[in-house]
Amino acid sequence: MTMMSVEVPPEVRPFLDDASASIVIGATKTAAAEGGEIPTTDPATGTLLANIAAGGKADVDRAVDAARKAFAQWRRLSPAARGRVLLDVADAIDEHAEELAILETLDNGKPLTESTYLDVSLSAQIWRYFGGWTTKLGGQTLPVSPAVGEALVYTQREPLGVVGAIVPWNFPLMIASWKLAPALAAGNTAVLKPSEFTSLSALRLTEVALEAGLPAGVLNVVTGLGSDAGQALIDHPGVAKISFTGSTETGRRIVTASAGSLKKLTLELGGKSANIVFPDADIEAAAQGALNGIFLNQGQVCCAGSRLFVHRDIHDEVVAAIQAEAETIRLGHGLDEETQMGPLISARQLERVEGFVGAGIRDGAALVCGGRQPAGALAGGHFLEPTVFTDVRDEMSIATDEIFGPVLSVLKFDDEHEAVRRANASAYGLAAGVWTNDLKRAHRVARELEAGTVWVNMYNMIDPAAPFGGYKSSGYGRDLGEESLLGYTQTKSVWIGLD
Ligand code: TXE
Repeated sequence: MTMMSVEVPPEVRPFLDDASASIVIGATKTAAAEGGEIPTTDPATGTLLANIAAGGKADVDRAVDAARKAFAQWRRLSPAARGRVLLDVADAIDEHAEELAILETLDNGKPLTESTYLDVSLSAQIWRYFGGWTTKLGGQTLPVSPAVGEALVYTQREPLGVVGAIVPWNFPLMIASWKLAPALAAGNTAVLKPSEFTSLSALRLTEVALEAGLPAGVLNVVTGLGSDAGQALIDHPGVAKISFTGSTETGRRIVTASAGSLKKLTLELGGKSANIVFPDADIEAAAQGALNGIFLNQGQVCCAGSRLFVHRDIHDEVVAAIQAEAETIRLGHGLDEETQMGPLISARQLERVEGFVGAGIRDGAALVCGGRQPAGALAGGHFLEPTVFTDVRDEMSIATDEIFGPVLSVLKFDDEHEAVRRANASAYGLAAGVWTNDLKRAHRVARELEAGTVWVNMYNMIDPAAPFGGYKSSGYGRDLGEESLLGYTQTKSVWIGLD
């Protein structure tokens, strides 16, 4: 068996060699207080990329302390000056785009085109979008009617304090950006806890941001395990808000931990999003949308269109189009230009996804393609072939559980009402897709779907201006858009007696 070997590009080598000092407190990079390290590997080859610091409570204490000190000045900076810093960070991300994209691909496995045109490009846009908001975050004057005398009442939006951002491994740079940029724009300071699987791009972002003029202490990073660094952050009394994206299980733990201190929370958790193809849709576009909806980022996308509902009349045609394309998707190392799909993040994740594939087969679903690990040169990585199941019933685990891998479950339906009812019969409600050329149906179904985002004749679209988050067990609060910015503020009503 020939194993794949990939040269680490020279532009990221110095950073990787230095990664063990990966805790950033103020403007200083340091090792973990207790000295531990965690290996971070290339998921396509299993090769060690770097050892990152295994931060713990002492490191979180120092980071929160630095963030609290920086908060006093950062919140008082004029909105224009604060905005300028964020715009400079956005420009710096663009200037370092190539390097950041390589790091993201090495660490996460996704194809370089995805890291470049999605993760890094969108991260810069997010910092720029929120940089523009600092000068627009105003309050209101309110028409009050006091029982006695007269009063002028106005509101102002104030920052919360120190925000703890805990992010996952599927879009490390982008999700860090969509939590940090609005938090900082509103005048908060932050402690970031990246995933132990993918800390590299967030660390490089922090260095780049400091070089671009972000004042020391405004953004601190503590790498480490969720159970150590993450838990210390959610337990810390000096943290005003936790903004989290990750598993539902960890989300629940955060809710419990916040009960004592009543920390504010934004939680973006799992999903099992329905993508519905009506018989009046453009079939080719719908098949493409279904493929993009499930195979982007190897299916490790919280809003992945993992339940594909297809009308009975067009079912076979849609499945044939999806199968034909899925079987040609080229798996490989993300730095290889020919690669269309990379590996899963870890052996554990691959095992979990394979467990679902096995359950689907045992439950009687029909495996149309994929379901296996590729042999040959790819055997050293956590690869899984693009997988499609048909004849899926609503109660099967491949139709109810978040798989977080390249596994599509196709379900047949007969009418619109039934499709909506079954799409909504999920504990989750993160996103949904609708494919139709009937204008009335598009709006009607979009209105009825219980999901934080509905895409019509498109899928997996994200924009800094559009709020993103879940209904039901997919969480609460929103990332992105004005709404996320407001989530990093608290409102003060000021009463001025005029008599
Ligand atoms: O998630 P975790 P995992 C889902 C997906 C995946 C499953 C498990 O189905 O298969 O979750 O992934 C930090 N206190 N999603 O185990 O653990 C952790 O270090 C504080 C969906 O990797 O939730 C990381 O930084 N923090 C999802 C972050 O939480 C803790 C994205 C997310 O990891 C912690 C990722 C603790 N006690 C996984 N324990 C999505 N919706 O996008 C862990 N963490």
